[in-house]
Amino acid sequence: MNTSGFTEAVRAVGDWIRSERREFNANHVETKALNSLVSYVDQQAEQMLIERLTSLLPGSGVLGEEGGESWIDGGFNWIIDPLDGTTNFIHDLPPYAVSVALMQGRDLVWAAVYELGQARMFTAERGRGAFCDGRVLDVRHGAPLRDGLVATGFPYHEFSQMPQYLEALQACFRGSRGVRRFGSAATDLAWVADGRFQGFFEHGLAPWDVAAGILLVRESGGLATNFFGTELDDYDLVRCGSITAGNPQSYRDLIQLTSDVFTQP
Ligand code: 2AM
Ligand code: CA
Repeated sequence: MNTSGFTEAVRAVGDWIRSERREFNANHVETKALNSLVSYVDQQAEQMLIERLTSLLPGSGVLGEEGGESWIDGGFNWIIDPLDGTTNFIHDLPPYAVSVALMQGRDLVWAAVYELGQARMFTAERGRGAFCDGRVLDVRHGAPLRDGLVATGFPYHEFSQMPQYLEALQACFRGSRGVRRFGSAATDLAWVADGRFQGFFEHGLAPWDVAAGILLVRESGGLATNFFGTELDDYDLVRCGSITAGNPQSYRDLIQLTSDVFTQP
């Protein structure tokens, strides 16, 4: 598969988002649900991605955060978050990212996370590795959790697992070098693949927040599963809502924690 056109489509839309940021102000913001914000930038970026990506791969379907849905069972489908980290974007704080994954049948086969604060393009192709602007990502010998940083997201709209979440957080305070909460799950996962973070866990995520990041982590030599390490195919994994990820060593440390603390749905 020639994927360079896919990467260039993501780059073009990301660069458009960066240029819109210069003119952006609070009047452009709408509220979708509790603490869930959106703007014309998210909506137009999704339209641009759908047009470009489906024309590069005719017959492909789409699942997009801003409502694009035309899923083709058993076919090729794009899972699109045109702007992951909208709250950061609105407040003019990095990171925020374009996140795009391609699924073939029930398998993730290609992914891009274009982080716009530092303008870094992360890509991965199933069985062919993960890259950041052409540099190979390899976390197979990454540090254990106690010598690393953990990324997470704080609950912001769904508070049912708050005690468990706080317990997991306390264990990370004690069992790692520190915890970071940056507000873009796609970027958190890309940064696990890049070895900047050793671990990541978050509850209550949508497919478009995690699909691209999961393939990036896996292709860099790391692992990404639900909180319990259950064997799920990619179709079910991106829909399960909770993700634990890390390099092989830190994943082992973190999955022990999340599977112990959280309760199976
Ligand atoms: P979004 O910006 O694409 O909606 C995990 O924290 C994910 O939750 C983020 O990647 C973000 O994706 C989404 N999210 C939506 N609203 C949020 C908020 N108020 N605070 C943090 N994350 C939010
Ligand atoms: Ca979004």
